[in-house]
Amino acid sequence: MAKLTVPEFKEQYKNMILRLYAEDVKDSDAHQQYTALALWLRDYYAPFLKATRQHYENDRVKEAYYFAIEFLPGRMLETNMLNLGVTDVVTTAMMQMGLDMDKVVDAEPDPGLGNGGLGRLGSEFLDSAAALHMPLNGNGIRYQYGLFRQSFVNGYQVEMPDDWLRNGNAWEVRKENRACLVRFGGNTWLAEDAFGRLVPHYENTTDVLAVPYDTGVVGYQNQTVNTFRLWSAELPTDPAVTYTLQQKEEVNEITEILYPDDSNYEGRLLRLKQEYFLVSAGVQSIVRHYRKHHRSLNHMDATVAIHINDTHPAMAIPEMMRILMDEEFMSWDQAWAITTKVMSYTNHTLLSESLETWPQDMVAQTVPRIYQIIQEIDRRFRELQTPVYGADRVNRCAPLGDGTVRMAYLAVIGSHSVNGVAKLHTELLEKDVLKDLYRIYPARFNNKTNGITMRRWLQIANPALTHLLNEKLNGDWCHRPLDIMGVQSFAKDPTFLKELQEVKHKNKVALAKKIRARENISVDPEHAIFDVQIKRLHAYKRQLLHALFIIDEYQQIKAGQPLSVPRVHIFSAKAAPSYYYAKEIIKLINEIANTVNHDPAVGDQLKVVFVPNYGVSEAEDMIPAADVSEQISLAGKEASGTSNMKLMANGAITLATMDGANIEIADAVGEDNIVTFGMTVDEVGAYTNYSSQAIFDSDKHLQKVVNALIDGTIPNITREGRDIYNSLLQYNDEYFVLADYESYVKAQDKISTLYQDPEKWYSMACINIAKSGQFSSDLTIARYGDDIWHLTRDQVGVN
Ligand code: GL2
Repeated sequence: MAKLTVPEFKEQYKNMILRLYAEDVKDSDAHQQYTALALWLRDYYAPFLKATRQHYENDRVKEAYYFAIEFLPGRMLETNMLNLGVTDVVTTAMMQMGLDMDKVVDAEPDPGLGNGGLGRLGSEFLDSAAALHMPLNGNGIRYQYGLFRQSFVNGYQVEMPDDWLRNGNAWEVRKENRACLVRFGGNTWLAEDAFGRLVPHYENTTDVLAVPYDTGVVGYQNQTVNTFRLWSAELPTDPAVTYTLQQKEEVNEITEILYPDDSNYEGRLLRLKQEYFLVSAGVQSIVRHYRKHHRSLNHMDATVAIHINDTHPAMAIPEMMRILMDEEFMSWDQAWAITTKVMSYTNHTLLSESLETWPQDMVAQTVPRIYQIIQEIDRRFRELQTPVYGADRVNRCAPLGDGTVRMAYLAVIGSHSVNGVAKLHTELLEKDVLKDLYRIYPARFNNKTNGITMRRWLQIANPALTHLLNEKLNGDWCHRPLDIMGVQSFAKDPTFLKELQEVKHKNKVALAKKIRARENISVDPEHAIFDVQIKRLHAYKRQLLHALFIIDEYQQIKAGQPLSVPRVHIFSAKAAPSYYYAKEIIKLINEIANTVNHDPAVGDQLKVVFVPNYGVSEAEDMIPAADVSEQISLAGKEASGTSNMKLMANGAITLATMDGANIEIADAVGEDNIVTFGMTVDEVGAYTNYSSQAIFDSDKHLQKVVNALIDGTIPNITREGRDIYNSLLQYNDEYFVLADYESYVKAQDKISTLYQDPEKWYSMACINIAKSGQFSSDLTIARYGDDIWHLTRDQVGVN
């Protein structure tokens, strides 16, 4: 394609504003400017999207479909400009037109389609796959409202609706002509048809129309644009049927909100409906698409792979069976052979409470035909495996048990590949969480350590560091992430280390400015360590450990001993609305912040900032400015973590327990370039008679810190302080916070010592950046493509 020029862009952009709003550019507001630019970009990549699709279809390219209940794409304007190679032209033109590009970027809402690492990983994979010309499509739900918008009132988390679609979504294209019907409830039975075939009959079902909205996933300067499809629930359009308002509401509710509150029956039922809605619409559309080009479905696995990302989409397995048997009239064995070859599954958790189960009666009532098929999967599994492995083992790992449908087991049994997301995680799946199924199907298990996209976390989020890397590296690290390794040769170059320090300083100044403007807190970017913990709030992630340390520092200052290096502790985290304890931790941290930040005896030595409403855009602000990356979960609890990778790529030093991907980060950078502490997973496992009280009783220093929760040192936490105190002592500290406290403090002291030697510190930072290349999601997704889905990576071209 001919290269776009600034005058051409200006002309087209002005026309876009005129067409959309009947206005001149100078009279438009930031939201209009953003929308016009997004639509211009969409027009710009439309030919690539069409060519990519045609290539996949005409050349019978195998495509994979990534099914996930959540995605977290983040804003798309800047990444799409970057990936289309038009950033310079567009920003120059916008400037010449007198527009403020920062405001235009900020006018884009973060899509409310996900909540944490799981969702973000899915989006990074889509981005990376497109960058590698890999035929990977996203399949998810178009939630009208995201999780929630978080703010703080008196230190408490307040949840407001995340109405991210309020002003429409410029990137999506509604495809009503590709809608499908999803059936819920009613009765189902099998009866012979005129050809003597057993076919299901349905009565009194509730039918829901699934309407897809497609968004392009633009590859990095390579003319590949893949499809990210999100489904929205609507009333069917049958003119013969009239629906009541209540029916309409019940249908719309299915895609109204991400993660409905599952602390009550209705909420759980709604989640179950969401899961089936997602898989049924997705699988139906894949089969329909396949059918257009193939006479039979016998070899579907040659061109279709479906990935079950976490257990939520596990009903894709019985749904595929249903379609193959009920609509294509295949035998069970034929259908099962195809289904298991098409399906693969990733597990993302080690927490037993997160291994999804559904009450059998709920599944039987909500999706009766699917339930029948799960029963048959269960029956056949038992019949086949009991003689070999014995009834005990088989009972423990069959899809049905304890009155529930066990989604993880269903996913393993119905897939040809099962992977964990970090080496330790996969090991623990094999040894512990899924050990019975590992025994039966050892060859299915494999590891795929998570990854991150450097395009967003360096090129977009950290232009200063990107510029420095571009200057120093000959290799094209933007295309070949392992080339970042080259920067290691500067680890002892004082001039480079100074430059790196300047980059970090610049980013800290920028963040300090935002914190001042948004939270009204001044922090010192000149001298203080920016110590960052950003992730969902969960007891196992141990934000509490970090909070106790801040109390410790505060007490030290109050006792007249200044900190050796000033600290700014930065948190950002949402707590699930019904997760009471996590919300108490938020309140605690906010009250610590309140106390510390306003105590004149403390001054600039210690500051605490809790940035509200953590999301991708907030992360983009904080990560480039971090000196320290807190990855302090109890060993054996965090499946992988991915903020650890993003922070390391931006030159933060990881303060870590030996958990999840921290272990691989430690291996990569070497023990001199990371600060580790705490019990290993084996030590945690061997700790059979843990008594937090005994630890407390034997450590005066710790007592003073923990007592601050209840003795008024931190005001306004009478209830929360007591509850947290009790969780640590009365309830024996489930996540071993007190057991790891001493070694955490030592590790923090080490951080302070290291930081006082800038050359050493930035040398460590340099090694971390250099070694981050191996955690690129480009490499991870290539492994999925090669080992699990068997995809090609062909070049697509428009001209
Ligand atoms: C998670 C894990 O907790 C996290 O450790 C992992 O990095 C991501 C992606 O694999 O998946 N599982 C999960 O349910 N959420 C995660 O972030 N929300």
